[in-house]
Amino acid sequence: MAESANESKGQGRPIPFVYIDESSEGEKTDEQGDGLSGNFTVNEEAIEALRKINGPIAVVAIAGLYRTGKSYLVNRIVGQQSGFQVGPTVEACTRGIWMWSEPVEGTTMQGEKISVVVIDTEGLGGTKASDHYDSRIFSLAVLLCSKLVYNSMGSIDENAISNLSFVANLSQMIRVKTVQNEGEEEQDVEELASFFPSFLWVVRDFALDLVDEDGNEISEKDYLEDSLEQTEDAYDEATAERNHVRACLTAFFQNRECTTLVRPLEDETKLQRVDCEAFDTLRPAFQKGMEQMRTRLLTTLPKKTVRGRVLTGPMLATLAKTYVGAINDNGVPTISTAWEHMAENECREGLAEATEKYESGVDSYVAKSCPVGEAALFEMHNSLREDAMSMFESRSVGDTAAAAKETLKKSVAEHFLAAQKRNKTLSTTFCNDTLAALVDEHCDQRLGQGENMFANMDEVDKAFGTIRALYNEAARGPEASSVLATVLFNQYTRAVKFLQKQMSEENSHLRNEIDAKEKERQRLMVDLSHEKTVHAMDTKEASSSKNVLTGKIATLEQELTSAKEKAQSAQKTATDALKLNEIELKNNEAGAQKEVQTLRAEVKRLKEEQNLYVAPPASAGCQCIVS
Ligand SMILES: Nc1nc2c(ncn2[C@@H]2O[C@H](COP(=O)(O)OP(=O)(O)OP(=O)(O)O)[C@@H](O)[C@H]2O)c(=O)[nH]1
Ligand SMILES: [Mg+2]
Repeated sequence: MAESANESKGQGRPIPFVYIDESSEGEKTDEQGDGLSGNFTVNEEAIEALRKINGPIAVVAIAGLYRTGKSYLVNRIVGQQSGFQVGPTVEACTRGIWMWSEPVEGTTMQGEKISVVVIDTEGLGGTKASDHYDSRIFSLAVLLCSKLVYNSMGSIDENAISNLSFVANLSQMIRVKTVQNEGEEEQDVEELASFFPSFLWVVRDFALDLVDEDGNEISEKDYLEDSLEQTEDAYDEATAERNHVRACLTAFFQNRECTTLVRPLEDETKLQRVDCEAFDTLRPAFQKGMEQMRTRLLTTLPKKTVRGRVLTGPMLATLAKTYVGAINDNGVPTISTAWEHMAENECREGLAEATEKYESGVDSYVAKSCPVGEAALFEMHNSLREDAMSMFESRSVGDTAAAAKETLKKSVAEHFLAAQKRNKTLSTTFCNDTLAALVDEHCDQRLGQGENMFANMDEVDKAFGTIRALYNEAARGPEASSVLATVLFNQYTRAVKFLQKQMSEENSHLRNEIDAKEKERQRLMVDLSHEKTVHAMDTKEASSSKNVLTGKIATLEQELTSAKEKAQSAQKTATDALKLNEIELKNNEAGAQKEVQTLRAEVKRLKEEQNLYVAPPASAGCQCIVS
């Protein structure tokens, strides 16, 4: 088939739906007398196209005798000048069943938007095909569609009714249930009819006046109904057969309509390639009739349902495969079996699809957003779970639905557990890294280093307060608190121990200083004693020595005060730092204070001595000089 103009416009194209695969393995012989060998095959491309239609569908199929302008009509229905191949010769053109690759937009009788799958079928009575083959194509069209457009030429006359003789065999070609026991072959026609599509008979090249016997105008519907009335004088076999066809038609297709269309062109030559003639150059009555027919068809669509359940594209694909499988097994397509098969398939695929949807949603959320708090994770889980459940419910059908739903719930719960675990791991890593960076910046870099070094516990506490505040802002995920509790405590203890060590080093340095002062004091004592002896005779000199000594003692007192302060400060810091070294620090303090007291006593004593050197009042004379 030449590439259609529509293909490049992206508005769809005709694709094979069901075809005879003459090269198929285990090649089917012509046992059925089809005149054709090979298996019916559902084309994968059509399956793919149907899988994309997830909403409710209506299916319009066209059937009828070959070379009656069906494909041209279907092209007009899908809104194309050309598309499905229209053949100019007597040779049958369309083979098997074709479909338009894109759904057409339509509405139901209630005005609800619906995706319409449009199907073209091989003409009945084609030269190579047998009646049996025709019946199979026709039954497949009946089984797959919700609106059957039956196309014929001229008028609904006795001949047209005869051409529908295979309709009488439909109850042998399609079964509602499998036959379990002998004697169950008879089918309930009403039940069978409930699965049949609504029926639109399109009469092409219609050139008659729509009037009754009395010349009163009648509607197209009346015309159809009149034509389907039983002929009373059914004496001969052919008439009886046609009456049977009429009875079957009215019994199976209970919702019936009719449309007549005039011949599109007068010119016989152009008529052969009507698809090559611009639509607006065709006879106005044909244009009008075609447009009216199309509008009516696409705005009063019945949804495709089986057992009250509206089908979606994927469901139709599975049904088609099941029916075709039954035909290939030389069996009769059974609606209930196909339904069960489709239901199981839908549940299985719905389960896989919903599980995939949930899991990929969770995985991509974890990769993109985790670590997050438990509440956010739950929110994500609930929303994805809801989506997955409604996705599953939109597909699930039949007896296996409940079990499949339980499986879905279980796998969703398991995957969520794994996601929670992963979130915790990510949270631990993230929080550890965050805290390590903060401890490094605000603590480690100050431990024993330069001016920034911690001087006391208050500074350590302040730094860890900053770390805690910054961490609380930055930490993510459920492990934030536990990481803070464990890691921060360890780091804090480490810092305190470091400070304690630093303080005890300072303490020992202080002790050395006090020792040095003591030595100096002792040296001064010796000097003082010496001075006392030397200056006992000379008051003036004694007075001068006293001054020197007073100065030195003052300096010594200052130094001792400072040493005492340092000792006190060291003792306080070390006490704050850690209770562990409390005893040691207390010892230090006691030692230092004892020394200070000793020094103080010494200073006091020195002061008293010094007072001895103070020049006595004039009346006292030299008596006071002697100690
Ligand atoms: N007289 C007449 N001819 C038509 C009409 N529509 C199409 N044709 C012509 O009928 C011939 C067959 O048209 P198709 O659309 O291929 O018919 P078909 O029923 O799909 O044929 P098969 O696929 O072989 O069954 C072509 O030559 C068309 O030009 C019509 O309304 N009236
Ligand atoms: Mg055709």
